[in-house]
Amino acid sequence: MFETLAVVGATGAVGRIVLDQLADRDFPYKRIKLLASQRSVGREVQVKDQTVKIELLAPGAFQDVDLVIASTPDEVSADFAPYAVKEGAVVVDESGFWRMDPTVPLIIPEVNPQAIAGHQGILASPNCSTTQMVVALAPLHQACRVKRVVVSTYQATSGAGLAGNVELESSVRAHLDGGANQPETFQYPIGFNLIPQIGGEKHQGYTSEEMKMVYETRKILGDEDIQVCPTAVRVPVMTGHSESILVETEEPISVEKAIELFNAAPGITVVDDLDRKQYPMPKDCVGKDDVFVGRIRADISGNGHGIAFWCVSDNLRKGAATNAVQIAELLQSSVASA
Ligand code: 11C
Repeated sequence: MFETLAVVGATGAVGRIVLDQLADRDFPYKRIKLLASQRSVGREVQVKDQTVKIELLAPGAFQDVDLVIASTPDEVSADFAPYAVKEGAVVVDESGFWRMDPTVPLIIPEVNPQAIAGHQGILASPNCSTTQMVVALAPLHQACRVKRVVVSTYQATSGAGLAGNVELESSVRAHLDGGANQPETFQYPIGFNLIPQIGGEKHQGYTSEEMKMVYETRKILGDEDIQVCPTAVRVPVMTGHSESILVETEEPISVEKAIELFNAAPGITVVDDLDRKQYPMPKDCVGKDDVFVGRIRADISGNGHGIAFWCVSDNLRKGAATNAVQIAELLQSSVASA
């Protein structure tokens, strides 16, 4: 068992859910430490039946820690993860900083649990929009080999943290009151609007968020030939990312086959009955850990090698906190069986 657990970033949008998930899933530990920047030091946080004071994230803080779950900005993770590992801890990191490092496994436990073997102290959890897409692609890839994916995302404001949700609320209110508020978190007012930019320009007109979906998908599925063409869009929804996905496969694939594969895959719930108006929507997926798929149909522009579908997941849970806690559970079981 990992005796001492540290949660870094426990007061953020994802960190709070990490603490809930550790409790709900009964993750075993003897002692828990909460670490954050100077601003939060001394704040008290309720963890199960204990009140825990936040301590400073600084060299030396991991001397007595076995396992870390961290949700911090990239630059914070870049700074602390190396000294945490030097001090003897294993780090499950939710930031984007380490994901594409060849020495760092990038894990979705339902998809590539084997990749934890031989880790060197840091394990990364993917970007939320990548995670839900790859959970859905994995069974199709295994059976029919995915060659190409065209995906458009409809990403919730909580992807930008608590500040994103605050800004959605103030932007909606300002719009209804006939005024305008100055956006700070997003590039433009998000109330009654869509913003087709998440992240900065990264590669040939694609944003950093979009290129994460390209690079991380290949790494997790272990196939550098998969072609992904993403468009990432911020929408005025607080929680739950949605994606419209078109997949082209090497082997022919029917709708029936795709539904059978989705139904048999771990972590996927199929909600698909257009006649009865049944399909996944963010409002129904909030607070759930699965990836939901629906609107599953043949690619009518193709030649029997394509499937189109709609995919929704709670970006703060499977997209972040739940996946990280599941990685910690994988580590836990590999330690227990060693
Ligand atoms: C968003 N996907 O919705 C981003 C948030 O690399 O973990 C997560 C960024 C990351 O804005």
